Amino acid sequence: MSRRPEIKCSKSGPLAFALSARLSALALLFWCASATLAGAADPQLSSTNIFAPASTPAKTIFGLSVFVLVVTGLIFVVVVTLLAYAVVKFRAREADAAREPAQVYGSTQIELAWTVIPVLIVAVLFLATARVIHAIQDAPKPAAAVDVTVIGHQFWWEFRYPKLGIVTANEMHIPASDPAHPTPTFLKLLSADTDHSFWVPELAGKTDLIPNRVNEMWMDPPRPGIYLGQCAQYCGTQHAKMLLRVSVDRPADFDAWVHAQQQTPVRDENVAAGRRVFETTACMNCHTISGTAANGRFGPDLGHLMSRATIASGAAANNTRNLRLWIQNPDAIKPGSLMPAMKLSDPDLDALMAYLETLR
Ligand code: HEC
Ligand SMILES: [Cu+2]
Repeated sequence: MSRRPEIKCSKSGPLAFALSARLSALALLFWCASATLAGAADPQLSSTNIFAPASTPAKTIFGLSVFVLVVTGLIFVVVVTLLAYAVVKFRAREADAAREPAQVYGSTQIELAWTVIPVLIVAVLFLATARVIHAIQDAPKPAAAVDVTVIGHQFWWEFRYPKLGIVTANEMHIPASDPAHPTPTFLKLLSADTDHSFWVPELAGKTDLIPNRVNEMWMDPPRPGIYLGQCAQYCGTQHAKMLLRVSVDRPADFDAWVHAQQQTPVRDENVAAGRRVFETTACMNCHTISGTAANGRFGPDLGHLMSRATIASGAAANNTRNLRLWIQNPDAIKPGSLMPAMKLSDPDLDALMAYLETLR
């Protein structure tokens, strides 16, 4: 039986189209990858740059991804070269019109090669990955490590420091870790409602927060600064505004922050009216302020609200205007947020604002 018709068909129509579509998709992918890599050269470009790791787990994962990218890039080049060679070399020619192409019925050598080589490649990638997983997941925890329990809520982050007696929200402070005397931070990740994912690309890999389960991760950034991240698992309407800020502090600054957070807010009698508003409306059912009757846990702890640069999980800067707007109508800043609009009268709101601004 002649194979001519099949070969003819492969030259035209849908197959050729599919091939060219696939090649342009690959070209686009390569363009994106090279644009991203070019961006990586400039660390100022983005503070969530996955190509600028700044802590051991992130560096280890980055090393593995470059290795995988190089291996798969080489495979890509080899396959495309062989493909181009075959397309050109074995194209249909006028002179061949009357002849059948050479009939090849299998080759043990080729079959062995394309079975054994991929198996070896997969084995190498598997071992490299397993090594990185082991290095990160089974890392020993030094006695000087800082413990933080992270609880994901729709749509904000709770940070509890069990050994230090601190509870805060959305902006996590950790000490910079000197490689000579490491003080890494170990996180326990929990969820109060649905699945979330803790991702600060420069510091560590992405780890999910799952109800009824405890996940763990750690980080040891040596360089102080603000590192940004984001909830990386769709968790509801305001998932996109569930941002993360990690402040890596010089050890002395971290100690000062810890000391300040451990203080009970001063009871300022000038703002007693505002405190009364807080303690007699629903605020106290959802928020905690130590030294008052408010011990709700549905929303962020407000005991040191003014020590934070942002409110509503990084959705807005923490200033008088935004805070007022937030309390009157949280949806104006974060549509779908789980804090109700409190609809206070202007005098009550003024008094409440004066009180909140004393919570340093
Ligand atoms: C039904 C529970 C509930 C009530 C009542 C409530 N809140 Fe909230 N509040 C929340 C939740 C939940 C958030 C977090 C929203 C988010 O970021 O998505 C929040 C966030 C806040 C924030 C921002 C904190 C931060 O660091 O991001 C402030 C300030 C605040 N509430 C003040 C108040 C005040 C003042 C009242 C009373 C007038 C009040 N809340 C009443 C649930 C509540
Ligand atoms: Cu989330």
